[in-house]
Amino acid sequence: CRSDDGASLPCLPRVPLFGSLLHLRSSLPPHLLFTQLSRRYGPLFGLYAGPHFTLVVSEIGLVREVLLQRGREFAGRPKMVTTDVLTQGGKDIAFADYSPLWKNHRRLVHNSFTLFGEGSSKLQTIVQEAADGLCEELLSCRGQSSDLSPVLMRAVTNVICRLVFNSSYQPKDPELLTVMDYNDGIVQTIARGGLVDIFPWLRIFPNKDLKKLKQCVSVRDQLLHRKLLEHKMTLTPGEPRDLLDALLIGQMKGSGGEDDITEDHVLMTAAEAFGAGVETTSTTLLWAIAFLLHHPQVQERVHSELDECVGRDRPLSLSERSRLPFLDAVLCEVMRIRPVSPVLIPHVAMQDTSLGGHSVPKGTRVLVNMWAIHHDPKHWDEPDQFRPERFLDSSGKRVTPGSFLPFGAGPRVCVGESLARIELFLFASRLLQRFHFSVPPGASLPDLQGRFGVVLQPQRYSVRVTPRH
Ligand code: HEM
Ligand code: PLO
Repeated sequence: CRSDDGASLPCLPRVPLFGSLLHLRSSLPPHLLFTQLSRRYGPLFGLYAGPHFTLVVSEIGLVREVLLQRGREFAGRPKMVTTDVLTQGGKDIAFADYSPLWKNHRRLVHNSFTLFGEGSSKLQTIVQEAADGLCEELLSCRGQSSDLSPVLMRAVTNVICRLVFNSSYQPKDPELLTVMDYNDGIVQTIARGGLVDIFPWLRIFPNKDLKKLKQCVSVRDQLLHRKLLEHKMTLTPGEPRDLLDALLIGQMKGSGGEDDITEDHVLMTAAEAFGAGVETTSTTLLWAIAFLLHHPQVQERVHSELDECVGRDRPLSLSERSRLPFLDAVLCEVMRIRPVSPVLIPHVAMQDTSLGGHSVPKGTRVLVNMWAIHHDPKHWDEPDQFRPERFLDSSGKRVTPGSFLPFGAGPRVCVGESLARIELFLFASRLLQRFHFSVPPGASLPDLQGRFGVVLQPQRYSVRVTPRH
């Protein structure tokens, strides 16, 4: 391997052109394959994804070094063909490389989120309304079993929609169907370790996935462009109505220099808020329900906690989160055992640096195996077991172990973290106050393996939702 100091860095075998790819052929998804390889090669090993030197990190001390201690040095992102199509060559936050412009952009998005999110009681109302809409829709199913994925998606889409555009969708709104459709197309074709992302020159050959991705992105951009125009026409500079207004105002206030964001950046931010906001939250809620079906005693305990603290009628407010430590612990345990982003987004060393005492050249890609961290038997007792009590101390208070980082950490930490936590808490509490979830008669328990894509999703399953009386 390319380490030149001290003990040499373990590295997968490589051949010209393909690098280590031949050794990475496996039926296992990447997070499981890397976890298996880390048992043989250790917590820090190298490989070549085609020409790209890549480190795989599977130990919490090293992960802290990448994300926190040397966070800035490892805050770059690789250039990939598919994410370039998605983001107009990196005009977003998540897939854009580190630069002064990116820093400005991220700060503006962060501030706008605070304005309309965490800091405002408006968000609470928005989520409560969406959660109530979801409950109404579930009630209308009258105990029939169904796949919750589309209804959950719609509910979380409406939260983002209110936040970003100050509007929302009715169940069969054709525009909503368009959004769900293009989103699905993107999820199926984006950044899935496909070969064009490793060998960019392959894009000159016909590629069905890339074609589909481009089509979906074009539908998305047309739709968002329309929204952007409407907003620009009706904007009052001192009074932002939503995130889009706040971003447009931020853009106009730019210093006129080359580090200012453009209108395209505003568009990409809206697109990303939808993408990230919808996929992650709905997937986490689907995992939560899948685990509750497997562990009816956990569901019972959440029900009793809710009954004792608030009863069944009144919606919860955020300030009551600390009064429901068990529900909070369940949500943490779900994000530990099935992190939606099991290997985060690849990081890149922006300068020559070091990791675990090994020197790391500029341009090295770093994959943080959060799955391995969340399943490390050195830090978690029986890591494959679903046990929310891990997040409670002996007096029942919520605690957060150091090896729990579902949102990452450091300069690239998830910008939506507090929004996501608020949504998860308010949706889960409302759903569990009002409903009991069970396996439909004759159906089997949900498969807990997961399908790896841009997020780790559960296999589709159906569930019976019965109102609690
Ligand atoms: C990045 C997790 C919800 C927006 C990330 C990363 C993770 C993550 C692991 C990558 C960190 C890294 O590469 O080091 C989650 C989880 C969520 C969630 C578990 C919910 C359960 C959201 C929401 C939004 C959002 C609701 C916005 C509406 C973003 C953005 C980034 C990001 C923009 C890129 C940050 C950057 O590269 O600087 N998230 N996320 N996420 N997330 Fe989230
Ligand atoms: C989901 C599909 C959307 O159409 C586009 C999109 C944008 C942002 C991505 C998101 C997708 C998947 C989850 C990602 C998010 C940015 C941060 C988040 C990758 C591709 C996570 C969990 O890291």
